[in-house]
Amino acid sequence: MATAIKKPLTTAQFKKKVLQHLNFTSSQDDLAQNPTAVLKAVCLTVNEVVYEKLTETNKYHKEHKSRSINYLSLEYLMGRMLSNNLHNLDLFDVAQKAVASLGFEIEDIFEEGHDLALGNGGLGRLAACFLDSLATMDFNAVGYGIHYEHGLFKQQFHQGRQIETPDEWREYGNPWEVCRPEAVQYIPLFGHVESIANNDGSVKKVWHSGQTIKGVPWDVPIVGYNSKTVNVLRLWESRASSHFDWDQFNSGAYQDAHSAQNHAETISKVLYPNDETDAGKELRFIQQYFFCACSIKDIIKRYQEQFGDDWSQFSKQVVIQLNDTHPTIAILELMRTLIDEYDFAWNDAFAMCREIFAYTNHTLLPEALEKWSVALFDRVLPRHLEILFSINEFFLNEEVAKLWPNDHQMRGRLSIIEEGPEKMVRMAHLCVVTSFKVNGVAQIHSDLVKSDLFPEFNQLYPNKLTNVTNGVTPRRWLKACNPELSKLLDSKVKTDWAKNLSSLSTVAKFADDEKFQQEFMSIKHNNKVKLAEEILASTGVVVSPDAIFDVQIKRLHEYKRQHLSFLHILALYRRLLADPDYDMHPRVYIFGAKAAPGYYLAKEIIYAINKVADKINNDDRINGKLKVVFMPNYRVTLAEKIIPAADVSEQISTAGKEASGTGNMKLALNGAVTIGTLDGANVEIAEEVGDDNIFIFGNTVDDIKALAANGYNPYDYYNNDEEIKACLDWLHTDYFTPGKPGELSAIAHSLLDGGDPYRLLADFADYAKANTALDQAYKDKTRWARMAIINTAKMGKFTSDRSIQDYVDNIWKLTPMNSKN
Ligand code: GLS
Repeated sequence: MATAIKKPLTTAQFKKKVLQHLNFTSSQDDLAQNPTAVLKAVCLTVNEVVYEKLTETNKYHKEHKSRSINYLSLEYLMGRMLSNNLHNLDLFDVAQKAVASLGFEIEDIFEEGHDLALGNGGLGRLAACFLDSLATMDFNAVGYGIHYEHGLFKQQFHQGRQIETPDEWREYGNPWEVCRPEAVQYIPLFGHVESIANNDGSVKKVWHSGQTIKGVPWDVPIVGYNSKTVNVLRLWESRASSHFDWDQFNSGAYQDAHSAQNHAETISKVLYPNDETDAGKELRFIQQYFFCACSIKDIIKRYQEQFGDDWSQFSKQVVIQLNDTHPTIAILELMRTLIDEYDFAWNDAFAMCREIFAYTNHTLLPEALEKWSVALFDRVLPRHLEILFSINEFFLNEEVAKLWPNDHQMRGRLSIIEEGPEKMVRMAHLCVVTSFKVNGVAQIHSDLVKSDLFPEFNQLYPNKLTNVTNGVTPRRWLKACNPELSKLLDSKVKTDWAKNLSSLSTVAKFADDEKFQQEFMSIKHNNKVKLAEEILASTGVVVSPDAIFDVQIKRLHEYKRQHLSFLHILALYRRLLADPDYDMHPRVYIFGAKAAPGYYLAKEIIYAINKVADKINNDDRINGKLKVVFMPNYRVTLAEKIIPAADVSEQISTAGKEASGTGNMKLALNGAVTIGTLDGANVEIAEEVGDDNIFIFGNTVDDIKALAANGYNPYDYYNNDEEIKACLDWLHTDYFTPGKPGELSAIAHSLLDGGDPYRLLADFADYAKANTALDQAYKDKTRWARMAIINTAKMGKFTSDRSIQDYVDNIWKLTPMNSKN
């Protein structure tokens, strides 16, 4: 094991610096009134250590000319930073004591912080976990993204319905970021392309743009855990390049003077609140290009600072990972730059791109596979469209035609351009053609990418498609969020498990140890007590920590099937009404989910859960055996409170639809037992924990395919299962919405006349059966404790450190700082 890094500050030094910052940076003397000022002073104190390490990190990589990974992502769900940074710098106890001596609990100081919610869901959180691991493992990495003024909307419930309000995460500044005016970039848009004949008969293309946007970088330091490294996440903010027209302003045309500025600033104003749907809006397209162009220019600038005009080392120094297709335009931007600005021959530029880009696919859902209209491309990025056509021509004539001569159908299927009433650019095809590796995010998903999504590409490029199973950082998702359990694990595991998660497997040998079981479960109980308080504060519902805490936290999506669990809750409620002595351990269903503002059915599902919750939670007839809570504004910070308290982890997507999932890993790591389908990473979790320690149910991917082939009819289930019929019919009454019959009908419609696209009804009976088995297991305290412990012990595979090592070994080929190689 690497030796621990020395504590950078003592408690006395830390306190002195906090007081200095309060004095000199904020001019605060009335501390008791101002935890916000204390938070800021603590962050600034931490930053003193962080920036020194950042300077050292940069110096090292410059001197050693380290190859870098450049992670391009439209989303980063960082959450709050303070607690994580304190843990990673080994300053947690120091800060806790220093802050206590000033009269504050450190937890109250954390509560003053805002989440950096610059992402939607799993894809954005994965990017955040990867940055943590890259810094922890001392790799030279830069994350590139957008400095959204508003991150993901805040969610409130008004009479059960989701209301969205803007996220103001940096209204009063963000202590973790620093502006870098020295690295500003200027980005052209619109305009036309001129062809100029050279003397040798070749043609030089010149793009005359119609507008220029200024890209201003903000750097957020990423602190490694017990490592030497601080990397950066560089986020681009858009501004007007000439600010506003001063003459116009002086002549009184105030509005006009501001309009160019407003237009430019709109680009980085908001995060599109969609997850796994193609937003399909011009502004989103411009966002994508803006951030890709800024990032490519920045990567080239960094390279040239070291290597000048010698391009021979570029592909040895730089690898770029595209987090989904969202940053695909980076490929065209690099091609354009090399050809138009550095006079590369087309073949050389293309070969270079094929050495530099790799692409991660995060979903098979057709609605998430991005397409942009050729007409839009032509208007906004005319030169890039020309380059895109040239790549497609090369690909179809030199590669597709060689393997499938004269096969026009195949050409049409694989072409980067989709023909039709409106010609569209298939961004995923561009990625696959131009990247040197394409990976899925869990084994089953990667297999489906090969067999179902891109089978022809897999034939054409036999070793290109691969798998890297996702992971999560154990620093945030165990050490920081579950301190009591962490301490217990520390007492049993010799090595630093937070850096070597496989070492947790040692704990498996205590799975049957009565004392350890008691300790483990009493920590779970304490966490449940805390969560029960939070639930009371945020929803007004009283829940008992002795009940099973059954958790489903993730974006709201039909394929994730929150409504399967909802239907089962209705069934349990019905059973309890029919027989108040119905044998079940009390259960609290805890939901957390945001629905995309334009996703009608998702919002109806939230409403229905809230309405049913109202009824059930206030029904004395069922003796509190069932409770349902929908916690508002699900986000990283709330996940950190829910996950340590979960007994059951609901991972119930339709098989083949959830690419991986990462909440499943976090919950199991904290000792929750999964009830789930054989989908995404559930499959690998089941392999690790063994069949006895997970509740698997439902149709497999092959079964689901067979259902479709045999002509799926949801009415077969409705007519043959009395419970399904009764529950669906219930939704048409006014039982849950007094005086308003039919208010919850949308769900029933989608499951019956809507064809039940996600095969809920086909899985219902087996899900109910698995739940009964789970209930039985929970009643056996020893058995359940054993299952919970085994789940924690066997999560070693799912650290994001392992994912990063897989990327490094199979794709990025990096060497860490201070390695002997
Ligand atoms: C997602 C998938 O839906 C998740 O299954 C996956 O865990 C995540 C990270 O790979 O990516 N794809 C997506 O568009 N949003 C996601 O959360």
